[in-house]
Amino acid sequence: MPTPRVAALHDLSGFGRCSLTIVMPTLSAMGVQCCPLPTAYLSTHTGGFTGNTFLDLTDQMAPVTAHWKSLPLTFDAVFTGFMGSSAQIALAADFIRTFQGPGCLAVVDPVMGDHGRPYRTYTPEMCQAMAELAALADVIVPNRTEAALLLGVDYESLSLDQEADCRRWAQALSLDGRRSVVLTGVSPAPGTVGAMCFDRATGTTEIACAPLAPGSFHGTGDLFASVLVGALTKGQPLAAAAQLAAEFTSLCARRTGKQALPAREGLDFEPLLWKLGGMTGGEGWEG
Ligand code: PXL
Repeated sequence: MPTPRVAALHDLSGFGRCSLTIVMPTLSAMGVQCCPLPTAYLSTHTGGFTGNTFLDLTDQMAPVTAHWKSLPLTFDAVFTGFMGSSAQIALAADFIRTFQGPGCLAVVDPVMGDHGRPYRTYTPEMCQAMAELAALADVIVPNRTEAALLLGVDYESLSLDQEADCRRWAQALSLDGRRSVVLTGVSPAPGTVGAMCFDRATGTTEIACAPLAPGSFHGTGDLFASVLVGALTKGQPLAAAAQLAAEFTSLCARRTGKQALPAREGLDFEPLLWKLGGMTGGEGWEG
């Protein structure tokens, strides 16, 4: 199989493990080429740190899109995540319109918030723009907070601990079956966590889950979505890709929890990355 190629439109945060510092190593470990289009450079992410620097790279987005198109580059997937402004979200939509097609899957992680609240940099206008970006996606990967924002319902009303409710929400997010949905933060049974997947290819919903790790760590959603994208571009069906993402994220969270690292430093995932090569059909030294 030729090495799949993914365009990754996320910020680059120097410390705290999120977005590109997760996306790039994870896709590489899975044998997938990652072409980053950094939307901004921050000294740290904004969750749990204050005073971070923010170098806006919005002006680079259209020229990079045009240059890649002129080469002409093609991608197996476009993967978007955290955005710094409404203008960036609109440019990410242009990028998707430029490259999306039968061989190129648009995966939008509609990063907007967590634990019932939008991130402090996300304005209502940005949330509206994110909903428009997500409307272009083949696959979206919202958490509970983002699902509530996309559906325009109250966070508390969107409970994810009953399987039937999760199925209903995942279907409701599919825009009448036009896009696939991987709704994360689903807890079908005590001690488990995972995702409810609506697959537009089959019209079915399936659950993917793994043991729940104590604690909550920054960047968990980014790691889950990165593994999902890697597995999808390697040809795995949606529910199998989500199952791998749930298991690997759970493994990393359990390892991190045992070390009692500060949540803002993110998941201690690097020592486990080698496992992803084997899980997705990596080859031996001489293979
Ligand atoms: O993990 C989401 C994320 C990505 N990038 C930046 C963030 C956050 C969440 O806070 O601040 C810069």
